[in-house]
Amino acid sequence: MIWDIYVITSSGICLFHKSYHKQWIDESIISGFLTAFASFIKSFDSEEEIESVVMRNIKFVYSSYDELLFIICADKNERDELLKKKLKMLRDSFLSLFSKEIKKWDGDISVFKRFESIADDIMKSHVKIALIGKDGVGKTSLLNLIMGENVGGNYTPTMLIDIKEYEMPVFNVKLIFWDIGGQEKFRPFWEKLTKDADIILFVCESTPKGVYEARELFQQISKFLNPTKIILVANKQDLPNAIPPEKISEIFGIKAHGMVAVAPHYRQRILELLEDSLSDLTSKQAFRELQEKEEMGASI
Ligand SMILES: Nc1nc2c(ncn2[C@@H]2O[C@H](COP(=O)(O)OP(=O)(O)OP(=O)(O)O)[C@@H](O)[C@H]2O)c(=O)[nH]1
Ligand SMILES: [Mg+2]
Repeated sequence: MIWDIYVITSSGICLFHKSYHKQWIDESIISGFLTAFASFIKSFDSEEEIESVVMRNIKFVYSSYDELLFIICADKNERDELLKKKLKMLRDSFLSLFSKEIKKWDGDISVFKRFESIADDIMKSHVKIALIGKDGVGKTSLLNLIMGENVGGNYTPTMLIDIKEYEMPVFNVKLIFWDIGGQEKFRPFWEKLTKDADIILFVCESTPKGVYEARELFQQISKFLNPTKIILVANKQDLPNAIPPEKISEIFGIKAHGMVAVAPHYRQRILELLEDSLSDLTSKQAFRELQEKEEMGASI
């Protein structure tokens, strides 16, 4: 997660700062780092390299250019590669927008305020979430519930795919939902459509028939889907013969989350589930990086 971004001059003036965190983070580490760096960059001219350093739980990714220092402060588990890409975009767009202003700058920092919306767009992460499962199980209804749109009503089958975006401000992340049609004729496309998804919402109906059909389908898709990405949603818990989520978990061998996609008060539950998966995603990424480093170390 990205917490802060800064653009400061070599004399230590902060031209632009935007904070994306809600929780407390150690401001003393950040200001110590900035002060040390502002004096350090006086000694170099145009250095385009992008570096990163971790201090306690904060990762600093930085680059200096033309007496300016660009910094991203993020969770230490955030991927270096991603942060460096974002810093490059941030730096290049700032320089192309303000190169003239900086040369004749009169000390008024409000001129940099218009950078805010550009910075927000650059800092935003994208997470692809695919919804799959048999036709009529409630995938589109679940997506409508997430979006806060009208739920319930007639069944209109999804024709191959529908894509919707949802902003999660606390995580500064844009969720891109791929609502995939469940009818048999669309299933040959599932593998391709779910390929680079970060999270898969596998939706099933909670009736005995629905659960056993879904388990069969689940076994088929497990051949091409990474099981750690899958969240099992046991929908239609309101039906009289619905099997409780605990029992469905046993049948599938993974945790099932009970849901009623047509009941607005379930919205909070699905949003919390998504938040948990997003936090999980960050720690999984960190774990993967650690593993990759260890493997590299072992092969040297
Ligand atoms: N009782 C009940 N009905 C639901 C629930 N969720 C969805 N439905 C109904 O089930 C029907 C099918 O829902 P959709 O969300 O369109 O199903 P889908 O999975 O998107 O179907 P495809 O697009 O064909 O793959 C609709 O009539 C919904 O109103 C639920 O939790 N309980
Ligand atoms: Mg649908």
